[in-house]
Amino acid sequence: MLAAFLIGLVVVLGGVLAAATYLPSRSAAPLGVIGGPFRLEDQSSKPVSEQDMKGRPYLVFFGYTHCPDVCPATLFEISEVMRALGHDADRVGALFITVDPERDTPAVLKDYLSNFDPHLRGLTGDPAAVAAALKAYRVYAKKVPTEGGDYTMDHTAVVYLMDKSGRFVSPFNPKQTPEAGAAQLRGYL
Ligand SMILES: [Cu+2]
Repeated sequence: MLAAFLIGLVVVLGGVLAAATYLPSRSAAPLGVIGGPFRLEDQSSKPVSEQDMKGRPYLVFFGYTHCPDVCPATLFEISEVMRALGHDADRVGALFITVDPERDTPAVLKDYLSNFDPHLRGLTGDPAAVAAALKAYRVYAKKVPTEGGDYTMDHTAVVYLMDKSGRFVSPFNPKQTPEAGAAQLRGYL
């Protein structure tokens, strides 16, 4: 899991550096390296695309409901940030996109997310749609078989901060205090 996180971080930072080197100035076209179109559905089976997120800054985190450690911890941290935002939580977004669409149906996501802040939206879709979202965010995810025919998922555990135009800003540190995280998100309202 740590390896997946580090790989993800290297990919993210590498992408940012590549874009920064390539773009002539900060005022030029938005960073196109992370994020992009996706067509998924939320835990209420409502269609969600990147267009629906326009107008609000949002966090994107990829994971899966059977995750033993990193995902629940991160979703808890994101929930704390949402709580610290108070009423402003209605003006930002937080997406939890599954890397395990085989098991994470909308109903499973709905049940799982009832443990966390209600602003969190869990997204899933058919495997091709999820694969496209993973690709757009440069997320690594791989099935790892366990004894007894079960499996876990190795996956990138970066939280992405997107601005209200849907442009990638930077990785978001879920380990900062909820107040600091809330202040950072408020900066993009
Ligand atoms: Cu996980």
